[in-house]
Amino acid sequence: MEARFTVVQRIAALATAEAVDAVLVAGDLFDAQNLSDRTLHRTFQLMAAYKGPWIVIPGNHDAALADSVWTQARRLGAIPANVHILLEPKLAVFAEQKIAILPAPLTQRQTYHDLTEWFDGADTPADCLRIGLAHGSVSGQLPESADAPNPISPARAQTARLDYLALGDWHGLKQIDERTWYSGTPEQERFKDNGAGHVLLVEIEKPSAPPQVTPHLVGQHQWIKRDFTLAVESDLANLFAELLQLPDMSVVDLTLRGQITLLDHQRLLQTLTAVQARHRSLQYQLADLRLQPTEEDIAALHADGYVGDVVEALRQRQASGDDEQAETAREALAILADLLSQSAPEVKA
Ligand SMILES: [Mn+2]
Repeated sequence: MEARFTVVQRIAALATAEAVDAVLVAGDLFDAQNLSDRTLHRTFQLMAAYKGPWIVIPGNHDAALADSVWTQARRLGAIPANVHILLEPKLAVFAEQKIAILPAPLTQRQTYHDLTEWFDGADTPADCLRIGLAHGSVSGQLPESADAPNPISPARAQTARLDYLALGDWHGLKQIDERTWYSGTPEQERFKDNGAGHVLLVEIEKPSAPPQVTPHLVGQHQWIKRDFTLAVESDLANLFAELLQLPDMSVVDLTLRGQITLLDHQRLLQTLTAVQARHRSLQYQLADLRLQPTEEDIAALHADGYVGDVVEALRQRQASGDDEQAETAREALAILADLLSQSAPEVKA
């Protein structure tokens, strides 16, 4: 939640540094209707750091209902003069910037007709860029968009002769055509490898010129899910190298499979602890990683007396011709070695 605020700060800083004409927010600035006054104040205060216009439409999560997060913000006097909330599907001309915005705000959570239809017949000043702003699913272009509510025609930019169509709702970064993009959510919050965490810098020289679109990473936390199988010795070194390359402050979910020696298992845990400290979160699952003690591992356990006899018996059974017996013995040995290593700190390499 904190990162969702600080990303607004970074967007304002980037917009200022790039001296952009405007920042467009294509819906779901807020993800709920009943937010604290503090949350509203804080969001708009952070937005105020960029002096140019913010042009915002409501999405499905912050739809312009009769009583909404927008009426609440207005009551609070929280909305700065440079933040323009377009609550109605009416042309908004920003003469100084020479941009004409055609907005398709959601006034309810779900609609089943295309709210961008009116763009096609709308007149805009000839010297202004003609820009659509909408929130929903481009029909047939997104996974599971077949019967999705809030449909948007995939041909809208063309039929409405738009210079650019800025879309929201899809959390990933996605280009639909030359003039139509989803920027995705600026702060990633799911394990989905779809390019979330960016804003798009859109440069259009003049009306009808092709847009230059450059994604800028503004998200603080990347969400990274990895599945590794350790089979041969070099796999562990490769895993460590890959872990060290992950961007700092990521949210990491790691699953390890395969087999590992006792000594390497201890190196692995040490490394994971160190890597964990560099990230917002690192979770790992080792349930499918089988401990496979080597001769050296077992010697290092210094098992003597009865336990030493058991270790020796299991090793002999492991070397027996019977596959099933050998497998059982190997697993028993791994469990025993693990228990012994936990109670013998001097084994740690
Ligand atoms: Mn949405």
